[in-house]
Amino acid sequence: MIRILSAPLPNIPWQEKPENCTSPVWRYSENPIIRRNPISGVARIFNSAVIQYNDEFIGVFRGEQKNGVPMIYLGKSRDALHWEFEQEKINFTDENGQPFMPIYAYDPRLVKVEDTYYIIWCQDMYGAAIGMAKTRDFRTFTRMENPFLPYNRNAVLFPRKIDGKYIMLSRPCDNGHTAFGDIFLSESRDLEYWGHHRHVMGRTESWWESLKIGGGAAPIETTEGWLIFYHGVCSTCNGYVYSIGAAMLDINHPSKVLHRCEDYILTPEEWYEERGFVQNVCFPCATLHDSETGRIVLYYGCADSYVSAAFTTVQEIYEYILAHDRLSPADTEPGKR
Ligand code: BMA
Repeated sequence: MIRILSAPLPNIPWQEKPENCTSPVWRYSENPIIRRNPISGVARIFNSAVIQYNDEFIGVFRGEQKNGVPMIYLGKSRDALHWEFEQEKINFTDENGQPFMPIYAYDPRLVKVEDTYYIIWCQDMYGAAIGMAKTRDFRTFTRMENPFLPYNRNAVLFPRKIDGKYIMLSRPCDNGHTAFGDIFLSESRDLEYWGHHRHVMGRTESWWESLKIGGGAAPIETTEGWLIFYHGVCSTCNGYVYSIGAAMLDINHPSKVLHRCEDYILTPEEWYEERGFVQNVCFPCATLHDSETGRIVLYYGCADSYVSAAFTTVQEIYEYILAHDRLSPADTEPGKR
């Protein structure tokens, strides 16, 4: 038995696995949960992150404005499936409370460490780079120093410190539609100065993740290590295809991969994943999970047009990873050269 080691979440949304489902992850029957034109002036919401907040749920959403520029919007929900959005994008400020907006902001992640919520996203810093802000009340959002140099995307903070240090995954890249990329890890004592960079895992011989990979949802702490859901990309004659993979990282040294699923766990199959602004994209950014039941809800962007939810349990996904476990030397080495 594997167990999740975080607080219980009794109001987690849930649907039982359909009897004819052969996959370890099953889609919510009412997908997509966020459809086009969700806010005045916003054409599409996708690649977004949610979290429990008090007795309800809150989220940071990538909203593609009608001028095409992405920004981050706040949403609230009682059941984590039906969302209401603020009409104005999140108003980021600097440490003195003065307005400090990114030029653009996309693919936000939302992670609580101790008593603070952190939003991590991709923004311009003379090229694609990681932006970061913190909030305690979801009313004021204070920008922090950008953690890494350009070019970088898909930064994901761990939900607790390890050995006194914050841990962040990221994916160095280029300024375009990057045709390469592995997941790396960096450490910080103060969320400002980052170092001790390590390689975590790379592309593989599995064709679905042979071009590049990148961090997805914040890692889930379990009795068997950190469970991660990430995206893997392959290149076809009709463009990139984004699928979702799963792996387990060592609990104390998470640059070491313990188990890695050779097969994807979710790939574009439904109309809302195959067809949209960018076809064939399943892009995970968050989970909700309940330690009592082991239930996990995975939130993922679809075709750069929608948000969807899918379900699994920690036992089911762990057994699937073990049954399809395939590690390469680059996964198990300490990641320092
Ligand atoms: C990546 C990111 C994602 C997007 C994906 C597919 O490079 O920009 O936001 O979902 O491309 O377009």
